[in-house]
Amino acid sequence: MKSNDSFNTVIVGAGFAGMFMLYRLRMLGVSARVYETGSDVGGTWYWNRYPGARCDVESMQYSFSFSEELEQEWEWSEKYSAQPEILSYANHVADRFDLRRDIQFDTRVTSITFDESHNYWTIKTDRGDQVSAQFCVMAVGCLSAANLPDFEGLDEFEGSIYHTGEWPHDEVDFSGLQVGVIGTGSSAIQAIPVIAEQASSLTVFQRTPNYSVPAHNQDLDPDYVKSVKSSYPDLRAKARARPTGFYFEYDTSPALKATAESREQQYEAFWARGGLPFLGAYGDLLFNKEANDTIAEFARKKIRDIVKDSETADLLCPDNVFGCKRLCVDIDYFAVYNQPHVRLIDVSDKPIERFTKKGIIANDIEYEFDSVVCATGFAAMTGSFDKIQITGRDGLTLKEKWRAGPRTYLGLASNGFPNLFMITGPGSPSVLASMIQAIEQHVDWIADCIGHMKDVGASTIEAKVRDENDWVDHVNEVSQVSLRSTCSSWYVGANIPGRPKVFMPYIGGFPIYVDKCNSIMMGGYEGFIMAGSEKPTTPPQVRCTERWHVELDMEVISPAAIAANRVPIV
Ligand code: N01
Repeated sequence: MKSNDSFNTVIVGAGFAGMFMLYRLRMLGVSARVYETGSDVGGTWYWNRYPGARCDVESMQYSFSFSEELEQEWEWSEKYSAQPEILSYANHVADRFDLRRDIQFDTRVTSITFDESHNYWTIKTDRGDQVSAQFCVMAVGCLSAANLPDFEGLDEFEGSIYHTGEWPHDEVDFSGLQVGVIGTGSSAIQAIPVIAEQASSLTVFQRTPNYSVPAHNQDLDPDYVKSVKSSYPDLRAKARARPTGFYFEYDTSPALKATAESREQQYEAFWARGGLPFLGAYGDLLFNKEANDTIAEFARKKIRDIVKDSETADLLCPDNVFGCKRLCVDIDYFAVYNQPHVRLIDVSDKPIERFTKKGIIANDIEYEFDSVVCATGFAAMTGSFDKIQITGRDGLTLKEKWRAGPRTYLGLASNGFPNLFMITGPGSPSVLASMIQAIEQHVDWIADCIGHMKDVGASTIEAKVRDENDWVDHVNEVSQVSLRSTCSSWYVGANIPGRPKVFMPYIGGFPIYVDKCNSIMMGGYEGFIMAGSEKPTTPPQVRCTERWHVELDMEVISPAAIAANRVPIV
């Protein structure tokens, strides 16, 4: 399909972010077109179909909150939903709100160029479309650009190669096959136990061991579901007041003040609950290395308890800061190494040498495979932006501007790129919050902004350089408070050679961030230049953002609490 249409807004991506943005823009009565590379909605959950893929935030919270009817009618079956169920949910949302008629699938946006003389964006696609729009919203996802390392000899391999983040849509059957898996991050840790059930042999290449906490996944108890549904607004409000944007019980007292015995009991109790909330056992775990050592040692002991072969157990034990890399949540991961057909190959000292026709050479040994699964992660946070030629004022490309690391105001906009918004962009809580909540908050803010500009006839909005610089400095400064900034992770772009090392998400906590966004909006979009307005003094009308007026739990997120290192951020 070719077109020369013009829209109020073009949205790039039809995951949860793009779908909800479209819904909100329709409410405003403005025209919008969504372009999506995939053949259907779902984003991350459309692409990540690898065996074992599931969510690590509880289903009752990993869902949209904007529609009470949607909340009430959708039934989650498990505590942590598996990918097929989340994708069904995305499809249900698309059907229920009739979203597909404004989404063009199988279409990759290739370039987005700002026309300074007319103040509009020209959007081109790989299908030959060229359309214009006053606004562009980048709903491209934080973990959507797959990273396939440049392994020598990859093309020579005669077996099948898969990447977890670009999994085929037809069923992949590993029955009776010799399978290799590269990587031991969240994707691998979920996939390995499931692949091991089918494969005749499974060889895992590990560069860095990872901490992982059992999910203790289970079918949802209908009474629990009923009780959540009867008070959903309360749960959502409590979630929004948490640094993570999702609710769980945690203890803000310092680990180092507890006796060794009571710490052990506390860790056992949180381990028994499982999942990411394990990090909520104490308030100082991500701020004080000595405190962190106690939880790290507990987790290593658990690995040694589970894995029978002591050499393998040693290899699986990380020695870095617990929770510094994104914590993994698993179902029977470590126990898989007790199975005779599963082996672990350490490639920490000497990288994988090359692929051959038959397999992989590592540590001077050739391992033969029918299939290799690369669970090698993503060019996080900025990778999906890099794939599109985005050119703003004075011919400056976003890639060039972000050469030394992303620069945004609030993770929503970037100077030099007027009327271009980002949903969960770098510099916002994004991946450190519950993603759907973070998405909803951004979409509501952007919708209110576009609505206000329509009300006052403004032509452009652009982040001011000074405020953007201040925000970038603040994002960096806050990250230094946390132990999270101390290791090589995808949070800092360190998983891919050559990328700048900058802590990309905003770690100051979801409620503080939301409060900041609200006050900027209510102050008439402070830190932005809004041009062309016919009624510059008109106060912004709050249409969508109303529901984000969070009650700040100052005991947890006040500067005093932060100074006392008592903010469990997951
Ligand atoms: O990617 P990763 P992921 N040779 O970057 C290794 C979310 N997610 O797809 O650690 C050998 O974490 C690399 O080694 P190292 C979640 O936020 C969520 O697993 O860089 N190995 C690492 O072990 C998660 O954090 C869920 O030394 C190489 C692995 O590949 C994020 O997505 C599920 C290598 C990559 O791990 C990314 O997770 C899945 C090389 N050349 C994902 N290059 C949920 O549960 C890379 N590696 C919701």
